[in-house]
Amino acid sequence: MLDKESPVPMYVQIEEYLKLRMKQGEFSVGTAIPSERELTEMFEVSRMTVRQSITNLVTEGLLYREKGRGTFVAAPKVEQPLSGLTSFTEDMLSRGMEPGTQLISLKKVIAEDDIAQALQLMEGEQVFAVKRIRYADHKPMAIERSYLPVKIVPELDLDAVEGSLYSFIEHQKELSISHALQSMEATLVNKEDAEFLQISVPAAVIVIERVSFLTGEMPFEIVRSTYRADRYKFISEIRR
Ligand code: 16G
Repeated sequence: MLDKESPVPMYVQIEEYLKLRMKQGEFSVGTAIPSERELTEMFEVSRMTVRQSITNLVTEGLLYREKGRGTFVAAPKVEQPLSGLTSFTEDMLSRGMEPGTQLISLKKVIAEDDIAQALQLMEGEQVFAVKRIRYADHKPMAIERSYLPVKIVPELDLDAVEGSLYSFIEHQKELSISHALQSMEATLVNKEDAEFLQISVPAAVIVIERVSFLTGEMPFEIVRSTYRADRYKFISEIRR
């Protein structure tokens, strides 16, 4: 099955083979792929070669390992458009997934300099600092660290932060969310976030920082969202 004369390394050929079987639906989401031993025998290569192929596919997010159980086919990544100002809850519901939130902390604090500057606050003004893990179909997808000025949202109850913050702002507070500025960068996950996201280090994450405004140019949140890179793919349409 493998072309031993080919300049394409064996482990790459094995990856291609496994990808093809996944694409053709022979290995469907959640099913185990053959064991390392079976693949070693099937391809007549060393165990190290097989392990290299599997590790690469795990890193790409196509497969995942479970200790003592084997290697399984991962669900396709969530494709997140970068064009609209949507909430996590809206994003998940629009894909037919169940959004979930675990509140890690909710505090009223004096805004630090960089937060105050982004939110156009004076020195000493207060913000709500909210840390949440966001889930889709009970799987952790992202961690969000949000800061909201207390003068705009004077009370933030548990219902608001354990559900949709945007829905609370628009429907309970009757404020009008208008636009946002965001940046995106890749980084390696730190230990704390790896635990929240249930991934083992080293792993890549995508960090999006967003400052969102109400109609009238008033910033109402700054959020740092850390997404699992194996679960997310960001899509944008560009025109010439
Ligand atoms: C998204 C936003 C975040 C916002 C949250 C509200 C990005 C990068 N972040 O995750 O800024 O606070 O949605 O979601 O898209 P919620 O209404 O479900 O609480």
